[in-house]
Amino acid sequence: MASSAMDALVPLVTALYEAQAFKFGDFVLKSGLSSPVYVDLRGIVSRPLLLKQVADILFKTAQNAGISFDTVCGVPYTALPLATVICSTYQIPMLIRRKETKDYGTKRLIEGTINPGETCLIIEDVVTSGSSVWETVEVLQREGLKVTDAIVLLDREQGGKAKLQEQGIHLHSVCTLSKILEILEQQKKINAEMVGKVTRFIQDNNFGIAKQNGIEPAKETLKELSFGMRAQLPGTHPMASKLLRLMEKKQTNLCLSADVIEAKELLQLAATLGPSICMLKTHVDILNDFNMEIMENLKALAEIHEFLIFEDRKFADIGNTVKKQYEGGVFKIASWADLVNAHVVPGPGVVKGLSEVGMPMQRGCLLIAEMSSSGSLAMGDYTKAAVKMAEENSEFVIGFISGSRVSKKPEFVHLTPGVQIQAGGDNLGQQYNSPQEVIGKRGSDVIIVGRGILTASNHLEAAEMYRKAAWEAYLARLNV
Ligand code: S5P
Repeated sequence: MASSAMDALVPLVTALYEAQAFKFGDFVLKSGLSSPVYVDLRGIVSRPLLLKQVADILFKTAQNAGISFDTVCGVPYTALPLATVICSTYQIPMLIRRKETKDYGTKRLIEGTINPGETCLIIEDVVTSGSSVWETVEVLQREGLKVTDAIVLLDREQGGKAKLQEQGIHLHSVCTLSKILEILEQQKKINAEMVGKVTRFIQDNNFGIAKQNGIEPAKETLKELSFGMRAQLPGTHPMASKLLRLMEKKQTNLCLSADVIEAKELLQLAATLGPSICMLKTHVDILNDFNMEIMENLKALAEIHEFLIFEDRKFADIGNTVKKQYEGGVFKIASWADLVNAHVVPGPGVVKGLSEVGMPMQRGCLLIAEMSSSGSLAMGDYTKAAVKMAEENSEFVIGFISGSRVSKKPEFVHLTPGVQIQAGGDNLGQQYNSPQEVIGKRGSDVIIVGRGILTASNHLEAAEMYRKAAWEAYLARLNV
C-alpha cells in the first residue's frame, strides 16, 4: 500500500481501536475455534462520526476501483447502516436483504425496487471466508441483478477474497488484518508477540482457495472440504464442530440407529459399538423399560467412546408444545440428547420453540428435509423450505436428515437414513441405498444404519463393515 493511503488509514484504525472494534486476547469464536483476535464493528452505530468516516472510505474505495453500479446492498446486519449512510449521502438507491423472510405477506427476500439487469454493489464490514457476502450475492442474483463487486472494510485474509473471486466477485478491501496489526504495533497498542500470534492464526486458518506460496491448490479440494476443515469454519455450529471433529478423529461417519426395545440391549450396543460410531440415534419411546438412569449410563458411554446422542423424536407441533415435549415429560430429552430433529411442516415456530430449550444447553437440531420412505411428501419446494429454515435458524440448526446433500453450505451436516449394503427395502415403505451411493454420489456426510447392523449375527463386525464403507466413500470424495 502506498504510504499516503496508509497514512489515511491510520486515524481510522485508531478510532476503530478506541471504539473497541478490535480485541486481542483469547476468544472462543462461534465455531468453537479459539482466536487471538476478535473484530466486531457493531458498536460503530453508536458513534455517528465514525460511522460516516467508515461509510465514506468504503464509497471512495469503490470509486477508486472505478466500479459502476446502480444500487447498493449491505450484508446484514452490521453493514446495513453503512450502506444506508452511503446511499443517503451519495443519493444512490438502496436494497435491503432480509435475513429472515417474513412469515406473512409478500415473502420478499429483498426490499427496495429491483430492476433486473441492473448492477448492485455489495457493502460488508468484515470478510473471513466470504460466505456471508456470497449468501447476499446469491439472493440478489436470483432476483436478476448483476453483482460483480463487493467493498469490505476489513479483509481478515483467511481466504475469502480468493473464494469470492472464484465465484466471479471482486472483493475490494479498505484494509487487511495484517495492515491493522502493523498500525497498532507502530502505535504500541499491541506487542510483537501478539502480532506473531495473530499472523500465525491467520495462516493456520485459511478457509478459502487462496493461492498459497504461489501454488494454486487443486480445484476439487477447494469444493470438498474435509470434516476437520468444516469443523473450523467460522459459521459452523459448536455442536456440528464437535461432531465433525470426532468424525475426523475416530475416522467414522456412521450413526447407529439403536432401535431396540430393552435398555440393557441399548447400553450393550453403545458399549460395544461406541468406538466405531460418531453418533448413536435413539427412539426412547420404543423402550419398554425407560428410566432416567439408563440415559445417565448412555451419557457416560458417550463420554468414554466419544459419540453424540441423537434422539430421533421428529418434533412436529407448534413451538409451545414442542418446547414442553423436549424439556419435560417422562423422557426429559433435552437433558441427555445432544441432538434432536424436527419436521418443518409447522413452520419456523417449531425450531424457535425447541431452541428456547436447546440453545441455553448448547444442543443442536437437525431438520428433516427429505425422508427415505416411499411416497414421502418431503421433496421439491418442501425440501427447499427446510433448507431455508435451517439457514435462518443456524444458531440452533446444524444440518439435515435427507437422502442427499440439500445445502451447499459446508457448515451444515447431512445425515442419511435408509442405508444398507444391499439395495432394497422393507415391507413398510423403507427404501435402502448403499453407503457408497449415499456418501460418494449423493454427497451426504453421515449414514444412519439400523437393521443393517442390528439383524447381523455379529454387531461389531457389521458396524465395522458399514463404518469402513462410509469412510472410504468419504475419502474417495475428497480425492476426486
Ligand atoms: O426418512 C427417514 C428418517 C429417519 S430418522 N427414514 C428413516 O428410516 N429414519 C429413521 O432411521 C427410522 O426411524 C429408523 O430409526 C432409522 C432407519 O432404520 P433401518 O433399520 O431401516 O436402518
